[in-house]
Amino acid sequence: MPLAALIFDVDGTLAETEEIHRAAFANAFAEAGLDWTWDVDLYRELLKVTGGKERIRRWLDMLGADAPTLAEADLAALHAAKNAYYGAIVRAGHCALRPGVERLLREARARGLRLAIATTTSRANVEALLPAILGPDGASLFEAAICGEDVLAKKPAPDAYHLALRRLGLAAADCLAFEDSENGLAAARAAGLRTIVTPSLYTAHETFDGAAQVIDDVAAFDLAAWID
Ligand code: XBP
Ligand code: MG
Repeated sequence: MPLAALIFDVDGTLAETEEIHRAAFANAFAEAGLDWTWDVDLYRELLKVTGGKERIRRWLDMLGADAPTLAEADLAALHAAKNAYYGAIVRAGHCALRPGVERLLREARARGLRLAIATTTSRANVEALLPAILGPDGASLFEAAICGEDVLAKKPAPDAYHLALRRLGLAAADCLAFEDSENGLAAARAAGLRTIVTPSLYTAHETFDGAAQVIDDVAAFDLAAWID
């Protein structure tokens, strides 16, 4: 089947961002006077819930009776503070692309393929990350970027992929998705997309049944074999 476009997840797929998200959550919690510590094991558990705001809600559920009362506006402010920290950290240059990503993006464009993003993270985070990891033309490589705010249901729901396909004006069969997590794979597959999985720091233990390929990173991905 000929390929017309590649659609990329962001967190864990383009770059290992989750330790930056975790540090940003820690900064926001400390600033708000909240004595919460999300260590690596707890964060791995919490990552089953996609979306930072949804993740904080899940944590409040876990705290049960010990949870402070947090109005919806407080939750939104806490999440906005976390994303401000995230943006500052990536703009300071503390994030790099995963191996092979830049080569694949530029090779795909050179071969006439179109690129899009389907992510659950906030648009501000994508706008901070792309120039930081890809340089000034980073964002313009992608024709469409579907972010957390753009959909009603985040991954594993297929909404972000459905919207990306609609923006591209393409059918699922014309595209290939790149993901790093079970949630992302489920979202892409539910939209009918063949999916390449590159497990990341926080998803290496997951299972990826139904993936078209599972590879360490896209440095091992042979684009020519998919389009020729
Ligand atoms: C990643 C996420 C994101 C980030 C946080 O999932 O779940 O929510 O952790 O971003 P995926 P926000 O890689 O499947 O998109 O705090 O902006 O929601
Ligand atoms: Mg991901």
